[in-house]
Amino acid sequence: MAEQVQSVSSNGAGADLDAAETSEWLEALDAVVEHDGVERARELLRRVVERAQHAGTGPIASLSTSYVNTIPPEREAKLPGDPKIERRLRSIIRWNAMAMVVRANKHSSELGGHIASYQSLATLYEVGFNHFWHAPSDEHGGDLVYFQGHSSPGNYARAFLEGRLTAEQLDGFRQEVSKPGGLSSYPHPWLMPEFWQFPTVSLGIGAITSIYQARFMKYLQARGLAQTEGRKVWAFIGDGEVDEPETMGSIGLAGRERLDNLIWVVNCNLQRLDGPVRGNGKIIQELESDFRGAGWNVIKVIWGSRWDPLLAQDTDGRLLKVMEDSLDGEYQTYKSRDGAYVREHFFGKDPVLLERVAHMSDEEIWLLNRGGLDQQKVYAAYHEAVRHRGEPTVILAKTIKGYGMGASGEGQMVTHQAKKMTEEALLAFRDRFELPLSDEQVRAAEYYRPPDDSPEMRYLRECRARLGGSLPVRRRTAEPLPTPDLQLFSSQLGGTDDREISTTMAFVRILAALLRDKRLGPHVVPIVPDESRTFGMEGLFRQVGIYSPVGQRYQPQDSEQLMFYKEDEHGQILEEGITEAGSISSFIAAGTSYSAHGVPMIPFYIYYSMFGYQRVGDLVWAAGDSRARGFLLGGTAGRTTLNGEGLQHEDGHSHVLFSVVPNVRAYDPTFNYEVAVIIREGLRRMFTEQEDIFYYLTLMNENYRHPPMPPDAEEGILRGMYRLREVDSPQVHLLGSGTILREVLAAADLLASDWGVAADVWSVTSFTELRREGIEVERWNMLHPTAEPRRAYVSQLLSEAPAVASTDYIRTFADQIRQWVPGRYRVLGTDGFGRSDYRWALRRFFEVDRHYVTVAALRELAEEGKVKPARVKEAIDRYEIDPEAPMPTTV
Ligand SMILES: Cc1ncc(C[n+]2csc(CCOP(=O)(O)OP(=O)(O)O)c2C)c(N)n1
Ligand SMILES: [Mg+2]
Repeated sequence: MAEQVQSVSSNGAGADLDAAETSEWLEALDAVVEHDGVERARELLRRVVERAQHAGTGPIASLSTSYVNTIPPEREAKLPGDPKIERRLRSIIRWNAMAMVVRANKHSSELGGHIASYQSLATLYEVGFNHFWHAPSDEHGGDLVYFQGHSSPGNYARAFLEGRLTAEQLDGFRQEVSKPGGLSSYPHPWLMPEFWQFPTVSLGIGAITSIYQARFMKYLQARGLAQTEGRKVWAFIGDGEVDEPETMGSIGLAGRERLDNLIWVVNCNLQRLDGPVRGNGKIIQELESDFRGAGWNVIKVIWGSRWDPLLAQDTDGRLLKVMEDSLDGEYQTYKSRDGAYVREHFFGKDPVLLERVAHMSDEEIWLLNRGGLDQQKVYAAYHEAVRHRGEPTVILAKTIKGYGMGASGEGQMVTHQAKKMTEEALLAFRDRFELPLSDEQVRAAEYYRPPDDSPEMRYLRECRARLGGSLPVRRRTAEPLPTPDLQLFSSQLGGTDDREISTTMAFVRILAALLRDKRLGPHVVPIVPDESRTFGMEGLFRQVGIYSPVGQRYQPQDSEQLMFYKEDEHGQILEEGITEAGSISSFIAAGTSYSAHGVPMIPFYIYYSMFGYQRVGDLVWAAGDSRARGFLLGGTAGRTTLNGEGLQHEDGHSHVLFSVVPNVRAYDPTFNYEVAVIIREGLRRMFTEQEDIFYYLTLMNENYRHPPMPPDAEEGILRGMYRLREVDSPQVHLLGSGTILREVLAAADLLASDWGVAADVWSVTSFTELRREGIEVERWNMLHPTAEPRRAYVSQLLSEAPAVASTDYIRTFADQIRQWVPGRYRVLGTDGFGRSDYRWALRRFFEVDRHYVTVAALRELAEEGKVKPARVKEAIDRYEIDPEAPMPTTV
């Protein structure tokens, strides 16, 4: 085995053709390094590689370096303070973090929790807490740390030592309902709004949102809205988590925009849930080239200090070669065994190495530590990362999953889900980390907190005092913004006469008016994923500029035109390019700016509605958890309104998807004044009253005339429904939303002219809001059986006459209000895959047009015996409807 290994060059390129020539080149290089230093060597190599590439060699230099620490021992910044006390503190926190999970699962494993991940992370967190992470204070705006979601016990255990949480609260881990002050499973600002800042546990979400947070901080600084310089964004990411497209998908943006306020720490414990991350390869090497290729500063922290002497002796590269040849699957196994195993299976790969470690005991070999678990190595990496300029930094730290758990988990395949520890493992944990606990206390998994005046506690307090206080900590409000007068949008209120416009155009004008407003304008953040022209927003490019950290270094092709493509260092628009995930991450950064930066920002993120929720639903959920405030605008919405784009584009369900997010207020307006009223109310509730909600509005691209706003319509628009057309004693109520409301209006005309039926018409701006209110009323009535029952808003508005609703969404959307409609209720909708044709053809195909609404209304009347069935048949014939046509969902 060893011989075979030696004949292969260390980069795996194959046998050497001319060994003498190779050593000549290498000796020449050694001489340059020795006499002129590494900088000169680097320059020479750069020139040589350049020349070779001109000669046609193709790419040569690998983006990854040897499998050793990036920072050599002689360049390491030394850990200040008291390393021994830090180790003791860390050991205590490790213990408490483990104990809270063990205690929560003592009676049953129903509650769950994770031990192994935090045990691999503890050093990486604690060095940050003791030396680097600033809390917000008068001197510092505060660093923003995205903690790894399922390592939350580590955060709670530290907060316990700091006196922020009580033992009772730790015992309430994952019991937020039954125990007052109970702790949420993972970081959830919704559940612990003064503690957690960033939801991270849906893997990949912390990663992408941290990038856009760092970017947004540069944007705030460039626009002069906040002083964010000197503040850092830190994100902790699992090595398994890097497989999520959200994790790696935007690292190019961070490199391109030189986000040197961003530091990622990838905890390379080599395992995910089921098994090794890259059993047959090396995750650290793979990530190094990915990140370096994307323009990041990469710091590898692989080996702990105890390896330093062995590496210093390794002048022939034999140790390095074995290190490089060993696979992650093997490294995991080594740490699940013992020193003798490591001697035999790692050092034993090369007999010369076996000799070299012959003087070491198995115990000493076992203690050879990994970089990410060595506070000195971690300190040196962080020290360099915070000083690095011009690039984001990623620290690739090698650790051990389940470190310290011994037979109950260390390096074991099943460690991720371990929530219990055997008694022996608990005792061994106590011994290994030298905790002053009796056997009894260990068996009971008692929490431990040293006396307040102990050196440990004093040290802990001093470190945090120096850094401004405790972390994480979340601010709930900021200075409120004034609510604009509705008249700011006066151009949308008085009707358009003969002019035909779309609600998208109405929105763009509303946005333009807001941007011009002196007080609110600077707070507005337009966000677009490469669809500005689709929505007719390109005028804004010139007006407020597209944010670019480097301005515009080229002359744009359309520079001669009035509204040219303008990139600007102080630009206001976030033109994200084609990334819905990135755009919503910007929405979250802007929408939580009131909390993270104390500066309320008003994001308007407009996108193709089909690609919005559908692509990034998990991030929308995270926006809700984050208590983000702002407006999401689903443009070109409606299954028959975006008519030529077909199956993948036509949205008939985004409203149903948004109805599941508890703090979203979703509307499907038809007319420009409805859009204006809803946006103004959103501004009031979110930015003046500071409610933690956000808005979803669908906007359409169909042009039509808009009537003036009816008097007294505002309340109904906001509550979800108002009467648009009144008739004396309506025999039928017709309900509609979005563009299909216009078909409903036409149906009312047909019912009157062709069938002598009187129908009033209701604009339902939000079936979802109506349902929300109905549910609340119903619940109140159930719980107050002896009180006078309340009536849902829908029940108050409609009589017992039958009602018919038609929308451009699947039936589930309008069906939401069924139980509060006093009479019969028939719902039409666009269930099925979309397809392309003229709007009228699609509306007929999906059976939501004026003729179908008319037939549906007649049918309801027939059910009540008020119209003869033959009249319904007559209508079907008159409107040339084929009663045998298949359901649109099946074709
Ligand atoms: C999107 C998503 N998918 C799956 C999970 C379930 N899950 C939680 S942790 C985990 C393994 C994580 O491995 P890694 O990222 O390496 O973190 P480690 O615990 O090893 O530090 C999985 C699959 C999740 N939380 N989110
Ligand atoms: Mg892992």
